[in-house]
Amino acid sequence: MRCLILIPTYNEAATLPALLSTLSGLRPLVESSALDVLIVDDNSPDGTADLVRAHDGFGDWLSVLVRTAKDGLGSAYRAGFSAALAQGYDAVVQLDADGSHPAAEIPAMLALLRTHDVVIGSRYVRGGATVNWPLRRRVLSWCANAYARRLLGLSTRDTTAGFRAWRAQALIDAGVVRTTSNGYAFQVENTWRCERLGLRVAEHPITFTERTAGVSKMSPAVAAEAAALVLRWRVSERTMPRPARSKALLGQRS
Ligand SMILES: Nc1nc2c(ncn2[C@@H]2O[C@H](COP(=O)(O)OP(=O)(O)OP(=O)(O)O)[C@@H](O)[C@H]2O)c(=O)[nH]1
Ligand SMILES: [Mg+2]
Repeated sequence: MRCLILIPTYNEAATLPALLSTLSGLRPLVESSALDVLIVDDNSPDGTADLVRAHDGFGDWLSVLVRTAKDGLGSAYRAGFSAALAQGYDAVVQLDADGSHPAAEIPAMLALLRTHDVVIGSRYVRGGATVNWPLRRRVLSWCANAYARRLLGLSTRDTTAGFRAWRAQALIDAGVVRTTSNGYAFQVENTWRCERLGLRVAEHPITFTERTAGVSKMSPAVAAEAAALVLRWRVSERTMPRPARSKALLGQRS
C-alpha cells in the first residue's frame, strides 16, 4: 500500500520541523510500500515552504505544493487530495502541522484501514482526550459536534476531527475534491458524506494536544461558516427527494 500524509500549512515554521522529524522516524515502522509526505503551503510569509525544501527528506519522501495565497484549509486539502489521487496513492492521511494530532497513531490508523474506508482520529470516543485546551475551545468543540450530530443525525462522535486516514477509493466515492466548504465545515461535510454514502467509518481514540507554538487560524468566521452550512445541508435533506439528494451529495446533476 502506498500512503501519502497530507499536511496543510500556513505560517507553521515554528511547528512543522518537530512533526517532520516524528514522521521521518515513523516511516520505517509502517507496513506500507511507501509513506510519503506532501505539505500544501499557501505561500506562508514565515518561510514554511523554504524549511520543507531545506529538509533532508525533500525530493525523496517529502514534497511541497506551494499555492499563491492563503485560500483556506478545505481548499488546501482539496488540492492535496487531488494530487494524491493523480499520483495513484492507495491511502491518504490528513493531519494538522501544529502538533495537535499525535502522528504516532498513524500506523494504528492505517492498520484499521484494512477493514474500514475512513478512520477518524477521535477525541470523543473512549480513550480519546484533549490536553491543554482552554475551556472556551472545549465548549466550542463540544457545541459544534453536538450541533452537527443532532441536525444531520450523524453517529460519528468527533465530526470536526482533522486527523483522518482515507482509502483512496473512499475519497473518490465521497467526492471529497468536489466539496466547497473550508474550515471546520470541511471536516463535517466529509463526515456527513461518508455516513450518507454508507462508507465504513472507524473512530480511533487520540489525545489532541493544544499547539504550543505558532498561531491558530481558527476564527469566528470559520465557526459561522460551519454553523450555516450544517443548517443548509439539513434543510436540503429535508426538502430534496432522496435520489436527487444522493446525486447532489456526489456532485452530480439531478
Ligand atoms: N495551506 C493552508 N493551510 C492552512 C490554512 N488555514 C489553516 N491551515 C493549516 O491547517 C491546519 C489547522 O489549522 P489551525 O490553525 O491549527 O486550526 P485549528 O486546528 O482548527 O485550530 P486550533 O485548534 O486553534 O489549532 C494547520 O496545519 C494550519 O497551518 C490555509 O488557509 N491554507
Ligand atoms: Mg490546530
